[in-house]
Amino acid sequence: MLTFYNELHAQHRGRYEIFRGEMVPCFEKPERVDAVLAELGRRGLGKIVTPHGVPLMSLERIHTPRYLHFLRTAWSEWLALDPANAGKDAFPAVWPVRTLRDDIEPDNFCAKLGLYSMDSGTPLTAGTWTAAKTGADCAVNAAHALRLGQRGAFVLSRPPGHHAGADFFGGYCFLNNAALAAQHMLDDGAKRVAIIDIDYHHGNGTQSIFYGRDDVLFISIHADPRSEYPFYLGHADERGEGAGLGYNMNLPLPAGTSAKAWFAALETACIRLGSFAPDALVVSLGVDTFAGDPLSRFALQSADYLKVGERLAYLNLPTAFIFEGGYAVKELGTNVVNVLEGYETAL
Ligand code: SP5
Ligand code: ZN
Repeated sequence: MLTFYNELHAQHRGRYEIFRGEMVPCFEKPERVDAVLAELGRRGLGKIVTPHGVPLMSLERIHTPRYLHFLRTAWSEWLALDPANAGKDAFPAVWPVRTLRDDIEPDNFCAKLGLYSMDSGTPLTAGTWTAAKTGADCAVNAAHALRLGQRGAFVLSRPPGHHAGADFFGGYCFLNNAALAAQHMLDDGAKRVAIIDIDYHHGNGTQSIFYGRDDVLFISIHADPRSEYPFYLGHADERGEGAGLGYNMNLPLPAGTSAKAWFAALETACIRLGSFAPDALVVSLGVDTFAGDPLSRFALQSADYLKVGERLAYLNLPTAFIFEGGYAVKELGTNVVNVLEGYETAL
């Protein structure tokens, strides 16, 4: 397994996030990736490499130019409002919902923050662009490695990506690494690519990016959005639209779901993956399905993650694993590397 490591990930370091009227420490913190890197080293699971920078044009395959421009310039615009902002993270506080217009980009930076975001739980910081861009580099590099014949690749990066849409951030995510990897494989000659998203939260950004397309199958196993973030997408009746009808599959499960029921959903997903017969697979690998996760309410144990990797290996596809969520930092390395080791061992 070749690991593409984002060594600039710690430049994205939120000071706090807003939770029930209070500023609380961020769950999505640099120690998450440090923990996985340390465990990778302990188990010796293959080479760890630094990615080459990719041109912004590669990012424009998924994200809109005006959103990318916003992200690149956001911190300097934030400082331009008030130099004292250097000591504060930027959060949106106003959004163009429903009857409000989102077709005119406002000049006011606070208004732009709302136009390009879906929640106030995602701090934008001084190093956010650098970290997110280097993460996207990792994703595109991993996709390229698969096209060159590598069987498995792992993107070890943060911030995560699956909640980010073509033109918005949210859910701790800024650039959609899984979508970028899938699109790069198609641009590199693949005919069909599948994405399976096993993070606890629905991958709303990835779903919406590919919703009208039949060259990317998106399948997500996640907590029912009626009760869990991202709340407004991820229901079972979302099956794709137009040419994409039948190429989106959501498998929402109630909070409290057991490992047994979770693996039954994985089986359903694998059957559909087999019938799609893709050239490659992208895995949005969140391990916030872990019983000890502080944000989540599923019940997978550390040993279960070996079985996850093993089951995915049986699909017999070149596979790019992209690190998404997972907040139980102490067990994070074990859980993530178990998936990768289960995959490698079963090959
Ligand atoms: C990538 C990813 O996993 N994003 C998840 C975003 C979830 N954002 C909502 C967090 C709500 C915090 N709730 C704290 C509960 C503490 N018991
Ligand atoms: Zn998650």
